[in-house]
Amino acid sequence: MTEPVSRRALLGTVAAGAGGLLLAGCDRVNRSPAARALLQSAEQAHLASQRLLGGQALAPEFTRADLSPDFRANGNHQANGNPDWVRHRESGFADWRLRLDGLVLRPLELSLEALRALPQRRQITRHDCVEGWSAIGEWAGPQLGTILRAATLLPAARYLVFHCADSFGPVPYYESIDLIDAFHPQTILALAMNGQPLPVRHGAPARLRVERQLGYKQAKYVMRIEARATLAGLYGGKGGYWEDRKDYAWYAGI
Ligand SMILES: Nc1nc2c(c(=O)[nH]1)N[C@H]1C(S)=C(S)[C@@H](COP(=O)(O)O)O[C@H]1N2
Ligand SMILES: [Mo]
Repeated sequence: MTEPVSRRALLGTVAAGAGGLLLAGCDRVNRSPAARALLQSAEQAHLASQRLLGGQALAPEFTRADLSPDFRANGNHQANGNPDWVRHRESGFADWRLRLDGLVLRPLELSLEALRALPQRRQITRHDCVEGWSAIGEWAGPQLGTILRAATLLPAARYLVFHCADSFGPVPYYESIDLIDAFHPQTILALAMNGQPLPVRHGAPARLRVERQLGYKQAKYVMRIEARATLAGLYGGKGGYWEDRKDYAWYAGI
């Protein structure tokens, strides 16, 4: 882990504090105003329970027999408003580079070849969209943690922002996650789906899979990953396109 010691210690303290509270027993938890406040929203409950499990609880994984025959595409089906992305698609993404910058010691520009040369994690997971559909797909690509370790986060980094090539009208799609999800073993930059290079409609050439959260967090057409201290000051300030636009939860735990 390249997470600075101070941050790991801090996260540990937070988890231990919440743990003490929640492990006090369900009845007492329900009666305690502090606990009720903590559990008030589903967002906080998910965050608390996943963080209680050390932040590393795994989303369920499935087998090839479970793959959905028709995995729907949602949102943008290509980043057609973006001339850079169109040019890259036309040349098979040969000159495409993923940028990793912001609060890192060594900013990186990684080609698809470089990303494919890293150890790949393969996982068959269920995608849940808030619009009420789910699909099971197989994803493969390097763990985000591997890439972050290569760049080395600076101590002030607390969020990873995924800047996408597509937009809705003039407003670019973007998403963000915290460091616990960033270093979670199932958080990958997917380059392949169901054994094939990531199809255009599913976010070619690279998309985020952050498996314990809902569909809109799974940023497609990722062009740049930015390490930041805060989400304030970025677009609407809520950490994602739908969060800004429709007040969707930033932590979209399943
Ligand atoms: N860049 C980008 N990422 C995106 C979207 C989008 O429109 N643009 N839609 C989101 C939503 S709401 C869902 S459900 C999933 C859909 O992924 P899929 O097209 O692979 O099914 O991508 C998410 N990530
Ligand atoms: Mo979605």
